[in-house]
Amino acid sequence: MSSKVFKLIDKEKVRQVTGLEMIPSENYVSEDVLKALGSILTNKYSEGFPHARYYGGNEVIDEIEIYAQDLANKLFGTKFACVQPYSGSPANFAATMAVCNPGDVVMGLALSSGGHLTHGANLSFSSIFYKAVNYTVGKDWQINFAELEALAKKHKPKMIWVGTTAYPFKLDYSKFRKIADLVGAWLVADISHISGLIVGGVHPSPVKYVDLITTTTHKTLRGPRGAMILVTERGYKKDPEIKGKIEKAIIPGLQGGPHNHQTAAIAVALEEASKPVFKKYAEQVAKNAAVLAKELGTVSENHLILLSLNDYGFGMGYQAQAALEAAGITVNKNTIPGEPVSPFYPSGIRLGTPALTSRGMKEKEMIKIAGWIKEALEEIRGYDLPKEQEARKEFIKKVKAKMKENPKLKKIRKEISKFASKYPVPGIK
Ligand code: DSN
Repeated sequence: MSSKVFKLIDKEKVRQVTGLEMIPSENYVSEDVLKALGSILTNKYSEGFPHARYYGGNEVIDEIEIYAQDLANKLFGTKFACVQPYSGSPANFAATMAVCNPGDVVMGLALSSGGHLTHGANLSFSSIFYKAVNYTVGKDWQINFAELEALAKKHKPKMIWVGTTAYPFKLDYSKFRKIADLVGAWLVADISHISGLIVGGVHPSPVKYVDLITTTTHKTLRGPRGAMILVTERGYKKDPEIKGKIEKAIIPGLQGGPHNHQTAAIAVALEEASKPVFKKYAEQVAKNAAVLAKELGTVSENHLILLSLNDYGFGMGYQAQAALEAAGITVNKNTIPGEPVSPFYPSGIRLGTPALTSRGMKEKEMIKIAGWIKEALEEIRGYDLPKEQEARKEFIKKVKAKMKENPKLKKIRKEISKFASKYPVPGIK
């Protein structure tokens, strides 16, 4: 192994082993998932779908793809699974293309309320090619169903997304269904963040209530980067041609040859998620998040915590991310509902427990980690974001340098390295 890349991979390994990965959309895959992902299946072109390919030599690839589809349907209780989307955003684009024409109205939770770019955010395909209408959360940070219903009646969407990326509560799919039925909309659940919690039985499944489901495979589901589009019995009843429409949206609509190594790795992850031990994992993810949230003075009903930093000062998200990174804790700066500053210089952070739980950490460890987080956050006091926009870039550069040199954070970094190294990272020897 002579490539410089392997040295860099080793460097990244050290970061993953000695740090605490708390970005809630990240996780560690198993050694078997890594093996499938790094396999010779990457060598093959297979445009098309099982038994209907544009290239020869796909007998084995067909078997792998059908196996992955069957596992997905069994695990989620769906009727059809397309396992080819390269990742979550293309899956959402393809799902939208399958049920909408350009210019149709699509509704989704606003990005600033914890939604996703592809659910109708500015500059995303979802608002460039479709008429996007966003619903939001209320003062309690929970979905405002009165607003959602009023917007649906007014704009008559063709499709309504129910899915979140920075929302710490459980979702009641029946409420979305009622509203979708009022206007005859497709109801599509994007369960990317919580698919592992759903198959683990910790969160309710949307299958009974929605027509389609999209999910990435690399978050709580603990698979490789990738995604799936699933069709429920309802979806088939709504449009018996939906399978073909989804496939057409994938290719020739959006993608080329499927990433067969990724499909195989998804199948391995789905096998793993079917085992009883995965249920225990999912339960622990949620228990850990609830404890961590409580320690940090907030609540979580899933795997993530959205923390407002307004008590620390003005626009403190970036500074908090920098301080925690210096201490060995990786989180991401995030907008909070009603964000007073901006998405790039937001007022909160988002953190979660899927990756730490994959290392075997439990409630006791969460209490310890919450202590470090609170200690590290004390170090950002006094570093309020400048009100003048032009001054912000330079200010953040200085803050990052200050945090790297901060003796308190250096001390925590050492403690965390020692602590984290005791918990094995799956896939890293
Ligand atoms: N980037 C993902 C997340 O972190 O939630 C969403 O696409």
